[in-house]
Amino acid sequence: MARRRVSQLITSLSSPSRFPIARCLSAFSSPDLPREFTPKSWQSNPQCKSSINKAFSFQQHSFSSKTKRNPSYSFLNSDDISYFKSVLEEKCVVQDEERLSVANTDWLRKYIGTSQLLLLPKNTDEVSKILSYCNSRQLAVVPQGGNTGLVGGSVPVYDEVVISLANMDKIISLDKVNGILTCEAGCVLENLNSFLENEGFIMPLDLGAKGSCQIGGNVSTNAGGLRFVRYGSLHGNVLGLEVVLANGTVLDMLGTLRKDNTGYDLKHLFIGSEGSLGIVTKVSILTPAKLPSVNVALLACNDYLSCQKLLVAAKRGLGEILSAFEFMDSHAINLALTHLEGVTNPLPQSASKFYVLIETTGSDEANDKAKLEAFLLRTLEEGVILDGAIAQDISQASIFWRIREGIAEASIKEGACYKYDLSLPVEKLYGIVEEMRLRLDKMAKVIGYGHLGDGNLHLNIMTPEYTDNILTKIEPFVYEWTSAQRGSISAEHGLGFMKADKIHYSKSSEAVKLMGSFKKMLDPKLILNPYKVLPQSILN
Ligand code: FAD
Ligand code: 2HG
Ligand code: ZN
Repeated sequence: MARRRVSQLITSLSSPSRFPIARCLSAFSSPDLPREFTPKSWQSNPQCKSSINKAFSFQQHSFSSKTKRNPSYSFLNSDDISYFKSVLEEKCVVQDEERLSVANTDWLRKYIGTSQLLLLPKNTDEVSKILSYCNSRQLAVVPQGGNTGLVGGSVPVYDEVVISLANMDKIISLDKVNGILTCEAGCVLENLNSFLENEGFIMPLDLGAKGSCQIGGNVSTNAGGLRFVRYGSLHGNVLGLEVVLANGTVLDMLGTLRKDNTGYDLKHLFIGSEGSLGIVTKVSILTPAKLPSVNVALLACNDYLSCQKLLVAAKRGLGEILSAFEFMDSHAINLALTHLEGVTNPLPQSASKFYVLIETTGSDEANDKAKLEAFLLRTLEEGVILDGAIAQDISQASIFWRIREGIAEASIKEGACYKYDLSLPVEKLYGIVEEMRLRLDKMAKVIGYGHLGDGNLHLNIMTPEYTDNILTKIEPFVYEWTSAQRGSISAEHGLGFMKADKIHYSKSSEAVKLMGSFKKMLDPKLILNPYKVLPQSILN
């Protein structure tokens, strides 16, 4: 994992009596980290199949009962298949059961559709022809990227045609003076980052699903991730988009300018619209320079207040070199250590209640080390942190990151996992985890972790299986609690199918009404990603 180049242990700091942070981590096992699940691997695993069946019965029981198939949509017929075969290469018109089953099932194996057709266009013109036809026939469609979304947005609810961007994965250009990458929407995030690293740049976003998710999916969800604290939102980094509208019109907004105030900046409507307003086919994005000095530290804190103090101190003390500030409670880290292969606790002695992963990235190795050293010493002496470890090389840094990034993967190994992705004022953020633990007591395992630097909590609740009884204990409580703090019920994952009818907890009725008007204007036949993002009631 060359992307996380870590400077060597700061030996001048490592007087163990004064500074127990610098530990020898040589006992760590395999640096060859397993990659996250890809849809292929989880589909072919028989254990996974049985939990798909479990999830499916839950879906039958709960999900479809709250949403009816829109009767205005046509059903697919043989003429439709013939048309698609006349437009696309035959192998890109997929009716094979096994491949359809993958496309119909989401990463959580919780949302499972019944689509009979998967289309894999190779260029914008093919996307345009598909949409123009589907619009004329009122055939509903689901745009699909890497299918790593966590809110049931990337799979059909009923029989919608799946349009996968996987075959549109060309890099178009890299402007090396300005660091602007232009590529097709189906490029996998990790491939883009590897390409850029060779050219001296990096992607401004990074997430645990990087090996599967696509830049078009990232843009359509306005993904946040692990570098947000440093490089900010895709609303700032995306410079241009090409989007195909529901009627097949190709909207060229593929600018590459940093500044452009000519009229409304329409691309922002599509960033984070979860495939409900158009299909993103090309992206141009600002890419920061790859910097040579990267350090990763895992730190232990006694309580949540100390995590907050550490955040304030990191923003001041590390300033411009801070590139990640992630937190996890002991339940979250233990879950990762239990379920992820080849990972052991870097801080086995501390058994603390909270852990924070800090990454710094800068251009001056000596200066950056000195800065981190001073920061860690100070926070240790002040009692803000209790213990910690600095990764001494790339493989140790990868293990620290593996623990943090692997929590999502570990969470689905427990059976059922109810996921909530909340934006909250940092000082209130952990309150919901504690309340939920009290509320559910022995009925569930509750973990809290996330992007503390961005005020983004991931609340995961795990039980052996999905039941209505548990769900009614969690919802609407979690949404009401969040709304009372003026938080957001979707910080970075979107609303998808899961929260389409929950939008009012975070947006005013006037705002939701206006969103409905945009939707009806751009997609009057409502063919794009139905039952997602907005409540059905406002679209009738
Ligand atoms: P998909 O899951 O295929 O689709 C997501 C949504 O976008 C759907 O509504 C779909 O219809 C739409 N869509 C996809 N492609 C297009 C397109 N070209 N045009 C129009 N609409 C499209 N998210 C974060 O924000 N931060 C994280 O740190 C993070 N970590 C994750 C870690 C793991 C292990 C997993 C499994 C997921 C994580 N996610 C995270 C969620 C997910 O990876 C992101 O939402 C990601 O951006 C989805 O990209 P994708 O290509 O997989 O899109
Ligand atoms: C992360 O930050 C992802 O790891 C996934 O956004 C969060 O699974 C989750 O709840
Ligand atoms: Zn996240």
